[in-house]
Amino acid sequence: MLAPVEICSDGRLELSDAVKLALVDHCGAIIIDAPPVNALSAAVRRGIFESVRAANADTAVRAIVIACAGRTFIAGADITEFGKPPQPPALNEVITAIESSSKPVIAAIHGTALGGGIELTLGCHFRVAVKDAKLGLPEVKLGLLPGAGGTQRLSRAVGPEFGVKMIVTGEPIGAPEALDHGLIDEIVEGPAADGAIAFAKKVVAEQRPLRLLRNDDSKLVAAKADRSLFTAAAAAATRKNRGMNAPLACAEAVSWTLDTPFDEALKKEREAFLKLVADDQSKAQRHAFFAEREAVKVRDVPDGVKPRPVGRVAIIGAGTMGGGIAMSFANSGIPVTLIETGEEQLTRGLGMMQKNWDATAARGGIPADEPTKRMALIDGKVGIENVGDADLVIEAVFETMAIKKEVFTAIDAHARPGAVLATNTSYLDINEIAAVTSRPQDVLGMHFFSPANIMKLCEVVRAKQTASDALLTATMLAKRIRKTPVVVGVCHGFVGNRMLAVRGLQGEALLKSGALPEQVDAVLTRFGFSMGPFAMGDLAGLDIGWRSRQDRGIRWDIADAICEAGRLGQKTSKGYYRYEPGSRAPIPDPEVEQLIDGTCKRLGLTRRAIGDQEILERMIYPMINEGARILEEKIAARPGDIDVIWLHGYGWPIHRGGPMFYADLVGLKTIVERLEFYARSLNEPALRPTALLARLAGEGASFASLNTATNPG
Ligand code: 3H9
Repeated sequence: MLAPVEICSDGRLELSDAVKLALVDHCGAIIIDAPPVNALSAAVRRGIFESVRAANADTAVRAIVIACAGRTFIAGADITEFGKPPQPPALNEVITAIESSSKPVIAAIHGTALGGGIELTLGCHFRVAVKDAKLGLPEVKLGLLPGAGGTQRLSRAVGPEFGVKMIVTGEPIGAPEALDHGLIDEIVEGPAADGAIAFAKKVVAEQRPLRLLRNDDSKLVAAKADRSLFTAAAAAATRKNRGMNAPLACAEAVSWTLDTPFDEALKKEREAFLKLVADDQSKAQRHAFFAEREAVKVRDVPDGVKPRPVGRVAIIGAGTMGGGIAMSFANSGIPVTLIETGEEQLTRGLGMMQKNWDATAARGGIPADEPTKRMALIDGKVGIENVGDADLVIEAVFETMAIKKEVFTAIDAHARPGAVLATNTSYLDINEIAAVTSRPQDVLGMHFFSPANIMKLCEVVRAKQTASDALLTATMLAKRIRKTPVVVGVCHGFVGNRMLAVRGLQGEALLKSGALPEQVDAVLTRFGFSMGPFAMGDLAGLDIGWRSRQDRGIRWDIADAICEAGRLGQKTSKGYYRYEPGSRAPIPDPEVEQLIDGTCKRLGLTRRAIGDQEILERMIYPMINEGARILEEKIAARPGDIDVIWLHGYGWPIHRGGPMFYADLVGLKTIVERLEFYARSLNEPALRPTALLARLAGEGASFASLNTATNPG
C-alpha cells in the first residue's frame, strides 16, 4: 500500500503488534494493522497514542497520517472489551493527543470507518477518504451513543441537524456525501494512505492552519439562533424509536452542542455512554451483533470442505416468493433463470419484479439505470427442463408435498450433476422431498421470508443426507446476497414457524381466557414488536392458517369462528379487527368481542379480566419453552441462532435480543416457575417446562452458556 518506507528516525518500527510508525516523505505514517476490522483494542489505542507522541518528537516528521492496513479503516471500538475493566489509554485520551499534536494529523479513510474510528478521525485536523469509503456512527445499533466525543465533534463538522440524523439512525454515508457535508476534506485516488501523504504535503507547503473541531462552532450558529431547526431534525430522527433508550440519548447528547461547553459536554457524553453500556438494551443489541456473526459459521463441516462454485441460480416459481428470491440474487449481481409453467405466469412474475425495482428507483433507493441492469440478469423460461445450467436450483412452488415431489422429480431429471437443490418450503419434511431424487446429498432447504427481497432471514435446512459442501454452499451464498443464514434441522415448521405456532395457540387460548385481540396486540407492541399477532394475522390473511388446520384436522374455536363469519383479514376488510375502505389501520370491532363471547359460552368457558403481565408471559414463555425443546432435539444448534431467526424473520425487537436472550434476562428460574403455574392453573400439561429448561434453571445456568454448540445434523 505504501511506497518503500524508512523506519521512523527514533529507531522504533513497531510500537505495538498492531500499530507501526514509518517515515515516508517527511510524513509520520501511523499504520494500524489489527485484523479483521482494525477495531480500537487497548493495544491499538496504545500504539496510536505512542506513535503520535513519537512522530511529534521526531524532527524529521512534518505531518502525521493515520491509515489502516487490510480491508477497512477502523470499524470502531473493540466491542468485545465492553463491560470489562477499562484499560488505558482511553479513546478520548488518544483523540486528545491527536488533537493537540503540533504537527498536522490527517486521517486516511478507506473501507468502512465506523464509530470510534470516525471519532478518532474527528480529532485529526484533516480527513481524506477514497471514493468508495463509507463513514458512520453506528453505535445506536448497539444500543449506545458515540462515547468518544462523536456527538460533539461530528455536529461541529457537519452541523447539528445532519449530525443528529447520522447519529440517531446510525446509517453510514458515502465519501461524496461526506465531502458535501464537510465531514471529509478531500476524496483521494488510489490507496488512502498515499492520497493522505500527498494531501499532507500540500498542508505543509501551504502552511494551512490546523482545524480543531472542538473550537469550531461555525456550523452551530444557525441552530443556536433558532433551536427549532435542531429540535425538528431530532424529532424526525427519533420518531420511530419503539421504546429504545439509545436513539433518545443520542439526540439529547447532540443537543448539548447548542448549550453546553465542549469539555463539560464530553463529560456528560461519557456518563451517558457508560449508562447505556450497562443497560440491558445495549447488552441485547451486542448479543444480537455477535449471534448474527456466529450463526453464519457452520462449525461441524470437516476441515478442507469448500463451498461449490455458484455462477447461476435457477428459481422455480415466479410468484411473490420466487420473484422476491430472484430479486435478492439479481440485487447482488448473480444471474437467475426464473422458471414458470406458462408464459402468462412468467410475464406476470417478471412484471412484478420490474414494478418493484422501478418503485425503488423512483424513491431514490437505487440509481435510475439499476432496474434495467437487474432485469437483464433475469432470464425468464417456461419449463423445468431449463434448470440445466444452474449451480443452485431453488424451488418456490405451492406448499403441498405432492407438488413439491413432482417438481423435485423433474429437477432431478434435468439439473446438472453437483448442483445444489433447495426447497423454499416453510413446513414440509425435506427428507421426504429429497427421497424422490437420485441425489439426496444435494438437497436442502432454503427457507426465505416474505417479502424475500427485503427480509434478511434464510433458514438453511440440513436434511438427513445433505452433504457438508452443499450446506456450506447454501450458507455462503445466502451471506453473499446479504441475507442472514441460520442452519437448522428438519421438523414441522423448522425453528421460526414452529415457535410461531406455539405463540398462535397461546393467543387463541388468551382470547378464550378473556383477553381481546387489541389487548394482546398492545402488550406485544409495547414490548417492541412493530405489529401484534392478531393484526399480523389480518395482514397475512386468516384463511391460510384456517385451511392448514382443516388439512390437519385441527380446530381452533375462536380463530375458526372468525373465519366462518367471513372475516378473513384485511382482504375482506375484517378479521380480528375491522378496516375502513382503503385503510390498513386495525379498528377494534365489538362484533369480534361478541363472536369470542358467543363461542366461549357455547363451550361453557367463563371469561375473566386478564392483566398485561399474564398476556406477556403466556405469549412469550411457551415460545421460549419450545425454543428449549428445539435445542434439545438439536433442530437449532445454539440459543443465539434461535434469537437471530426471531430478530430477522419475525420482528422480535432488537433491544430485547431474541427470545432466548430475553429468557436469560428474566431468569430461567422465573420462567420455569411461571410455566409450571400456567400448566397447572390452565390445565395445560404442554406448558410444562422442558427437561433442558428445567435443568438449566435448576443449575442456576443460562441459555448463553450453550452458545458454543455445533450445528444440527
Ligand atoms: C464504538 O465505536 C463506541 C465508541 O463510540 C466509543 C468508545 C468509547 N469490535 O461483520 P463482519 C468482528 S462501538 C470487535 O463479519 P463484514 C466481527 O465480530 C462500535 N469485533 O465483517 C467478526 O468477527 P468473527 C461501533 C468486531 O465485512 C469480524 O470482525 N462500530 C467489530 O461483513 C468480521 O465482521 C460498529 O458497530 C468491533 N467493532 O463487516 C461496527 N466489528 O470473524 C461493527 C467487527 O470472529 N462492525 N468485528 O465473527 C460492522 O458493522 C461490520 O463488522 C463491518 C465489517 C461493516 C465493519
